[in-house]
Amino acid sequence: MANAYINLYKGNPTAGLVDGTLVSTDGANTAPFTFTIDASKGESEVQKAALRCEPGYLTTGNTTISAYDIDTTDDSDHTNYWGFAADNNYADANAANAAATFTPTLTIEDSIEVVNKVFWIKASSTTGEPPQNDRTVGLEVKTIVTAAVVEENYSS
Ligand SMILES: [Ca+2]
Repeated sequence: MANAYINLYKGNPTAGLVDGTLVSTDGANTAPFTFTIDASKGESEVQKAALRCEPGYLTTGNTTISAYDIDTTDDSDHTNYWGFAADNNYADANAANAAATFTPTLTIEDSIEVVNKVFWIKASSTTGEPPQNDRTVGLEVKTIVTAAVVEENYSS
């Protein structure tokens, strides 16, 4: 289910276009990001993601992206396995993995409009971690969305 104002996309979205697969925002995880990594090798994986606003909206001010612990009542918190990086026209995930700086919180200062604003997500594992289907971490996007001002010119 789409958010009314701004949405997150996966599936190799293209900067400046409106492609990609909508990541569910309804909490039902119908189309979440999926990273498959081998913890016994301490692997990590990078995927391309994008944010874009619905037609008629844009962000004003900073947008921050970070991981959050879905269940704070248990003992585990795997948010430190996640990192985010700004795009620099990286050719692919390998290039982003090699060159980008991944941080726990990414701040995008540019206004996000109705086309894809690309960023990169990195999931890591630690060696010795048991095999598991880890669904304990969610993505949090904080921003302010406003209605785009439509300028109408009337000529007589
Ligand atoms: Ca937890």
